Amino acid sequence: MPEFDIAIRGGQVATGFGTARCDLGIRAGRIAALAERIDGAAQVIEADGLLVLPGGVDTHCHIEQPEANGTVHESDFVSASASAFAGGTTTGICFIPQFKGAGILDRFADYRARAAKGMLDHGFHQIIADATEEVIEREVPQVVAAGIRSLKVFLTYEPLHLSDRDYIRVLLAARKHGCLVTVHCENYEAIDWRTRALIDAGMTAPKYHAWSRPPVVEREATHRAIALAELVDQPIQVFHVSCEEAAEEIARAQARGLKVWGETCPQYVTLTAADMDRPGFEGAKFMCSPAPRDADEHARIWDRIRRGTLDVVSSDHCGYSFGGTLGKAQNGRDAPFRDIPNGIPGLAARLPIIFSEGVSKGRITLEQFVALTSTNPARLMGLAPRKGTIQPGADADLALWDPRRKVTITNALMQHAIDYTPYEGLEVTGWPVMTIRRGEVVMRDGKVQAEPGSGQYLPRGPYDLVRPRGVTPNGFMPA
Ligand code: DUC
Ligand code: ZN
Ligand code: ZN
Repeated sequence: MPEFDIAIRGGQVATGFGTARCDLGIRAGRIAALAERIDGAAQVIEADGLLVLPGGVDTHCHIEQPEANGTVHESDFVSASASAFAGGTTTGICFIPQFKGAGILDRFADYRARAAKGMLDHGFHQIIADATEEVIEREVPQVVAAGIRSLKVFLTYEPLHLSDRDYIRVLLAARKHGCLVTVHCENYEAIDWRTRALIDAGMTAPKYHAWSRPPVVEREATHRAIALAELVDQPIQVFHVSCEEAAEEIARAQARGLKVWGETCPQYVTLTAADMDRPGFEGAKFMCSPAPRDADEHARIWDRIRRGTLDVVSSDHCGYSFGGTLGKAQNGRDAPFRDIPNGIPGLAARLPIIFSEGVSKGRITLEQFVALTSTNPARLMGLAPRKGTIQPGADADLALWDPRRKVTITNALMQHAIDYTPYEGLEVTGWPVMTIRRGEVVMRDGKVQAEPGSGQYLPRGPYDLVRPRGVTPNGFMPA
């Protein structure tokens, strides 16, 4: 009987810590050995000229997410898993919703069942949109016991946004139960005021989405989110940082030793507000929040990535189609920007864009790329070392990557059930040729093959990174 199920031979194996030309042995779905030469495998995969990377870990994706109005996002777990595999990603963390006036436990069961139908290994963030005593005291402990270690809050969006008081309640619950808090940082009142004023003035086209939420509203909410987290001594991750003003707030907090991390997304280094000014309804294809900025801001985001202020790149994948009844046009093609759903699809495009714009263009090293897209998100979410790295004992989740392959992104290549990609026509250098999930080849040369229902739930337990620092003003911490 061969010692290994699979040997991957002759590739350049890259982790967040370094690279080595070596063979890799897989047994029972896990990395079993790294060595100069591995023989004795049932199957050999030749990787000459390829990079062997840990499978991508996308810790911010909205998949098959129920909405308050009773609809469900168009990209379901099967199509989203296929899209993730097409782009070299093997693990996703998605969002269990909560709606005002309701609890979280029913949603947990429902959403877990949805996710179980897909092929992606997955964990969940729990959204808290109504921080009632019942939810905080009785239900949060139950979802934590079921493997959730991150609570997500919104400081904007109707009907999701929390008051400062409720945000503090969530921070305290997270502190008590050993969770990370992830925060959408934009100021609800400021955006609401500007949105009404723009619409009253007849400025309703998609491009005014960016006008309704300029960097200052992101900076203000980022500052407040960090300040209140400092008050409570609770670690947070600021989601989808789009601009230097917000990144500066994070850098200042990090310099003071706070446990504050920053995430950004491919859209904030590729798309611009001008994309939302395309003719007719086209601009809706690029509408997400925070809004895309401009090329100067892209350069500043890259700078913050290089300096480590932003250490995770997620997709913020959101499955709204362009023309479908549940998509961007759900309220008609003349709808004011306020009534066009926010969010863009990006599961498959994430790794190729960041590799191409980052590594191929010399902005970041290969090790930084792996850290940003796999190792750091896995660590921050308590999935390491099972996910996000290549080492003995880790799951054999791999992306075999051709660093020289030039590809023009098309919607067909995204392999999602969405009728467009905001990255149509973008030329990238570097592309995944094979994706392996727990030792199973799930994508080869663009062909995805995986059994629906084969994705595993990844319950998360306590982990050190989110332990509070033990520093509070005056040393006083109310019970
Ligand atoms: N912004 C979010 O906060 N969530 C989903 C999509 C988006 O653009
Ligand atoms: Zn968000
Ligand atoms: Zn999001």
